[in-house]
Amino acid sequence: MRKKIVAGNWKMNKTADEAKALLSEVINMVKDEITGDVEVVLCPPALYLATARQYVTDGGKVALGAQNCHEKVSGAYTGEISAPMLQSIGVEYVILGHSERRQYFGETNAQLAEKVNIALENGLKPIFCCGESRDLRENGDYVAFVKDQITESLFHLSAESFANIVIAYEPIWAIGTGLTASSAQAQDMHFELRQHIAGQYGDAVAQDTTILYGGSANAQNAEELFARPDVDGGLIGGASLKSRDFLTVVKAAQ
Ligand code: 3PY
Repeated sequence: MRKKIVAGNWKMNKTADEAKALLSEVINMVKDEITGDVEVVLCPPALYLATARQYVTDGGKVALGAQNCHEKVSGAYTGEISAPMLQSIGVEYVILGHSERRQYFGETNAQLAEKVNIALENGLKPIFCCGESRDLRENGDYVAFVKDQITESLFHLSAESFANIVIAYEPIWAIGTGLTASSAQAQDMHFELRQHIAGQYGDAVAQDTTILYGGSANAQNAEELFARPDVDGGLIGGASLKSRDFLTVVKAAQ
């Protein structure tokens, strides 16, 4: 179901004590200050998810997400974490296909299709990331490129399964660069992606799909981004590491 979501992608940041402090600050602030209909998803490093579970109460506004999972359920994959493991400690979401994983760990659309399957089979909701490079934005058919990422990793799913997918459009040129897509650029792409989903699954499914914007979304620009009709919230990097900034972003979505 389409809903407002703000997810914090902590990436590889915070020691254990810092993580505990940030978790309790954010969870208390959400409890005290967020009255509207927005789901907050916290995605700390996997190492802290079990601890984070103790801070998150069932039925509250905060859910937990992992930053990745392996495409197999178990086995000899040293250092990896599986979807059933995440599910077994109460994780609800998993970020898949972040551009940093595609770039530094060589994740492909085909491999991501397998990760999506295993996540769904184990009750996790994928936050599926897509987005184009700066070179493609300036010189190529970047809309077709992003649509292809979605086609190749998601369009094998039934409409029923697709209903559990959250899309996060994250232009690579806006990640860690301080550049942000303008709200008009974000809206244009989100609209295109919704049309693309409608072409595969029909308009009702497309209108029900949550599409987040990511890529240097922060306390300053969130309100303008989230005001656009096809932007349903954000996947937040740097600004999710400071509780007050993150709360400002969450408030902008409610
Ligand atoms: C960013 O905000 O830069 C991100 O990569 C969020 O995932």
